[in-house]
Amino acid sequence: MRARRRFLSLAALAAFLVLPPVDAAVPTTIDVHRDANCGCCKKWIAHLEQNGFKVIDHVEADMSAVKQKLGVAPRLASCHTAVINGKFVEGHVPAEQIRQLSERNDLVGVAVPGMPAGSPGMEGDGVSHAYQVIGLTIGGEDRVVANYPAK
Ligand SMILES: [Cu+2]
Repeated sequence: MRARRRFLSLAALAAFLVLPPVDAAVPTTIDVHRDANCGCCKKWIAHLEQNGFKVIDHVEADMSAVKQKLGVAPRLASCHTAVINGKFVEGHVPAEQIRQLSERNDLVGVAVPGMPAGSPGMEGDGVSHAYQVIGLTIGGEDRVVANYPAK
């Protein structure tokens, strides 16, 4: 009897642990690290907020140290570096691929290398270059997760 009761409480605990961790109505929090004078970083933050993210803004003195600490491969580097649920988001990544990152257990982060014109936060002069969103695997390989054509 006692063993059965213990089993039931363990089962209840297990059910609790597999519940979805976030309520859809609660905004997803993302930490953004950037240089003080980065205008396109602020525009990207606005893109995130418009898409329902709660942004915690961190002004950093040494962004290359931040990128190194977070495991951003130098070939993937851009301006700002964000962190969501322990994974990095490097550069002007669209909100859609940030949301999809939670479903990719094979990836440690996503990046839009460089600062392609037309990516979120890099609009403005009417030019849109083609760009890719690259995922970095646990094994250190690049995977294309999205292709945005030139407009
Ligand atoms: Cu930028």
